[in-house]
Amino acid sequence: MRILILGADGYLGWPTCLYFSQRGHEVIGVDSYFRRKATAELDCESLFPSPDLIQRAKVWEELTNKKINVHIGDITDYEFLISIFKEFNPDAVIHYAEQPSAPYSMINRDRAAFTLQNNLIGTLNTIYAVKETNPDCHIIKLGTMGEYGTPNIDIEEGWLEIEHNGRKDKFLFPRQAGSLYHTTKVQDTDMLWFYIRTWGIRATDLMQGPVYGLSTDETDLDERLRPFFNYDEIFGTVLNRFITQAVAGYPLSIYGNGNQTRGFLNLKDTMQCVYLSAMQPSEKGQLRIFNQLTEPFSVRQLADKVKMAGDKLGYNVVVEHIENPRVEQEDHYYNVKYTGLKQLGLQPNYLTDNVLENFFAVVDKYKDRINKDAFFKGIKWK
Ligand code: USQ
Repeated sequence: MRILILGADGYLGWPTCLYFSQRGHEVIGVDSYFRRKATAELDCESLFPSPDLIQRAKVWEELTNKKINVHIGDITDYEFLISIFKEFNPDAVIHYAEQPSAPYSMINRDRAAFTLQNNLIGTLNTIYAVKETNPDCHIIKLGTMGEYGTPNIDIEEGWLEIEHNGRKDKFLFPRQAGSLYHTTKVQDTDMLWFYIRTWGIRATDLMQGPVYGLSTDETDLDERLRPFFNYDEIFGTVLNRFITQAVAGYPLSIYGNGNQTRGFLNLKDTMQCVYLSAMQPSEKGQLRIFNQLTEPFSVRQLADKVKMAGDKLGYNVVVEHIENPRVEQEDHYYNVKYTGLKQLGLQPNYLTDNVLENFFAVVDKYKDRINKDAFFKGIKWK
């Protein structure tokens, strides 16, 4: 297949390029370098030095003889994006090119406006480019479990049948996001659904939970192929932060009482989920939604796991509860359906002791590069 990956330089985008390329697909990767610029500006760069996308694609080609085509540019520039669609004519487009951080979107008005503009116009442009060049092209869009929030009912896989005054209909599951970033993802889903109803295009929206991990089989081939790994307050997801904090001898930062529960998954499973979705596309006129997670944990359970694994390895891990900078429910009901991706063939990589130990070992190799100032930036929701 011809696969266009938007956001190809990112934490998920780069390993996805390698995953598809390794399996014989033709890959074109596009990125604006937003993450590189933002992390440099905010003093929270990746744990590993990452060669730029062009250099990484060269390393990959030297090692495997497989070519990844790379274009640097911004998908909110429609002329740029449509020229790529016209030249490449993808069978599927994987859209990761969003500002992905909840805290970033809450820093101030300007960052909020950037998040809205980048995420919504990027998605709109992708939909238009598909419609104008090849309406059969399958849009695979990264959504987030955070679109649902933490309702006091079971979370279904995207849709909910409602009976009201004796009549029934099926709707997008009610959403109540917990940050401006998460809200843009809700808006993306609504926009996709509108254009699917109107133009009969096809899409899969993957409602993903927080991802952890720093390697896949492909990135392990060479250090220079590692994805970005952020552990800072802005771009680092919680488990990646906890492991790095433990290695640095910094207290694990549980926000509030730590009962807040999310559905987590290993980076390797993101690869599988996106790949399975591409190989088994949705129907024309269908908005297919999967909940993309493999195991729910509370933040406190994660901290306990990290402490246990870290102490065993001799790190003497300290756990701290700090005042929650976010506005979120800490004690809440959480029961999510996530069977769709398993039905497509997902084989989960669970968070075992062995996975945690390997995680510690890789982060420890880069211990001297950990910037402790990045752990706490003081961003508050209000
Ligand atoms: N948390 C802590 N301590 C920390 C960092 C986070 O207790 O040091 C807590 C947060 O309060 C939250 C939970 O851990 O309750 C998850 O936080 P996170 O920073 O790992 O994840 P989040 O901000 O929700 O965003 C991440 C990704 C985002 C993706 C989302 C999936 O950055 O792109 O959409 O995970 S989900 O959380 O399901 O919405």
